Amino acid sequence: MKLTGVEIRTIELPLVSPFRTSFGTETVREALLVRVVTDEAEGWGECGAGTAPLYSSEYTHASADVLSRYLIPALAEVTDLNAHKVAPALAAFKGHRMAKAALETAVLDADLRARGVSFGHALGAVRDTVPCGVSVGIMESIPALLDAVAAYLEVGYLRIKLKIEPGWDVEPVRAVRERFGDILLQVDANTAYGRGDARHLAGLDPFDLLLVEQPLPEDDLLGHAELAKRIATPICLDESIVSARAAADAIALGACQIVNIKPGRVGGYLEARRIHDVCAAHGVPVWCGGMLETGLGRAANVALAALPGFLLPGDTSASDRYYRTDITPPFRLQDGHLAVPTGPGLGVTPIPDVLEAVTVTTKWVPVNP
Ligand code: OSB
Ligand code: MG
Repeated sequence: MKLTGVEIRTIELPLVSPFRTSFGTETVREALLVRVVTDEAEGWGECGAGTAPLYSSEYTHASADVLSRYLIPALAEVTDLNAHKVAPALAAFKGHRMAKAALETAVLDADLRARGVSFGHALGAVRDTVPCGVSVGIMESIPALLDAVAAYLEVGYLRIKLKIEPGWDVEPVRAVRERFGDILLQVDANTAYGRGDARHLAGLDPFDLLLVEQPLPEDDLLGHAELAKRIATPICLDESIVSARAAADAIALGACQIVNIKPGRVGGYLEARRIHDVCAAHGVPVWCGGMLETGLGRAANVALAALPGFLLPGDTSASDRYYRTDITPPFRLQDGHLAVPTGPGLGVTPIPDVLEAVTVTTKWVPVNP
């Protein structure tokens, strides 16, 4: 393929309800979409970065800047472009994995659309549908939390994840366990605890959680390894796993027993698949995380979640858990599952009118011949 240019688009989509985590409250998803135009086909990619650098160091304006200033010009130098050439072409630029992932995803989508191959088929999917969980934000009260969880279970979600932080951990977990019994339940701390909190986190042990996600800071693998010896709940890493090598290191150190794979966080779907392979080789289960994606990002995540090592339900929720109107035809939950798209590439494209209505800015970065 030959690259013609790349469009960088910022959109703002209101969330159906505010989503509170230990690092802040989101009411609107500000997201960056990348559209690559080549001589053979167009392709789309969604950037996972949020409005502010609170989950990781990346944020939408920085991603847009590094894409137009450095990443797209570097990609313009590549001849016979395909997705496997993207990461090597961008490797000199440190970090910015979510921006790199968006660009690689768009190139992969264009490549697959040109060849009539679906994302799932290209990545190695072995299932037509994937089991879905839902991530439940920190609420103002336990009754409000119980109502939210009841509604999600009612529509069929197969696993509940509670966001926790100091002051909102053991009690909400106890309340959900007591009210709903033997459901699949896990928690996510988004780095809100410290090395001194092992005894406190052991307070979660009686509740038979599937896992506790990222209790300690991103760069504290050793702290997680120490914590793993002192609590019974399995540790799952999210923020810490930025590459296949980081996954291999975390496993070797005993820092985690389970891995959350988010393609944006690790630089794209090709690296995400390598992490899946590393974890499978070590018998470590993985599941697909989420960054409040629109239908574009969700399509690719659902395809990834259909790989054989994805042994736990993912944060791949239906469109209506996030948005009143998604930018693609909505993903709908059926018996707690989402269908893996089968069309070429991502299998979905944005609905033009909806996309225009939520667009804040577009920038066309031409690639000179
Ligand atoms: O840590 O998994 C996380 C959302 C934004 C940033 C980080 C996280 C999350 C979620 C929601 O938990 C997952 C989703 O449903 O997209
Ligand atoms: Mg997480």
